[in-house]
Amino acid sequence: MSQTDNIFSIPLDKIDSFSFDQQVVQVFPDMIKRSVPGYENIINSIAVITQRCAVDNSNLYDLGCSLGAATLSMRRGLSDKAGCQIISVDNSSAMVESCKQHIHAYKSDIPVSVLQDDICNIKIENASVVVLNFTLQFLTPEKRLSLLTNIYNGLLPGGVLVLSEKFIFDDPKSHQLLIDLHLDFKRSQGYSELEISQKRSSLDNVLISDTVEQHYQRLQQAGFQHNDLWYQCFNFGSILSIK
Ligand code: GEK
Repeated sequence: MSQTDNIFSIPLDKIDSFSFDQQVVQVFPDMIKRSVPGYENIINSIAVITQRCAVDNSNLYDLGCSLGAATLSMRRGLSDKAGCQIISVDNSSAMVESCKQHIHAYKSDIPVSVLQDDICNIKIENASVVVLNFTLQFLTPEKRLSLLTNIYNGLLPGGVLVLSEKFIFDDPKSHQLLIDLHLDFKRSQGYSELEISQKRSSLDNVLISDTVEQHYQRLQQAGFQHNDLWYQCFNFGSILSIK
């Protein structure tokens, strides 16, 4: 069972950079659901996207899998496919440990390999669906294009990338309103002003967001010609890119 996220609820003398350690793993399902508006919609829709876009005898990748929520959703979407396997990758050992237990708690004949590695080291091949669900934003910006190029090259024709991210916006008024709406969402989920501000400091320089336009440009540079938002809630959203 996931515990309630109260990591930032007491005043901290020193706020360390956010990291996906054991303390975060223990509260992660609660943390992401209460911090990312639309997270559950996106997870549930990944099954629907998988059902339509996965093909028999292909690989599916969940890059930055955390506890495997998107992996389990992809696996639900594969029920009528044959010969598929899912490769789920995260570089946090605490996440990978917990992810393995979580995935193996559910019965299925579809093989899942959970690997502890940097997603930049993974060879993508014979892929029909690749998911980057709120992970690209944690890579240093210089590494993002080569990862997307690797994904494009490893996708089969017609294969898809689901790229979910926190966005920034060029228009200052829209940007401020969408940020404020996100903060209201966090307040409505029971986070205090102290928790919100300490978490924000901890994510400084760790989570680096782009505009939707910057994502489209980078995806095009990587080779993707068909890129569109299929979901957005405030400053969080998800792009579907088709090879
Ligand atoms: C979900 N997708 O529940 N290589 C591998 N893993 C990485 C790297 C990297 N270079 N950088 C960060 N991570 C999940 C949620 S969380 C998003 C993804 C969030 C991992 C990191 O360890 C963490 O588990 C995940 O990416 C980001 O659908 O917490 O906002």
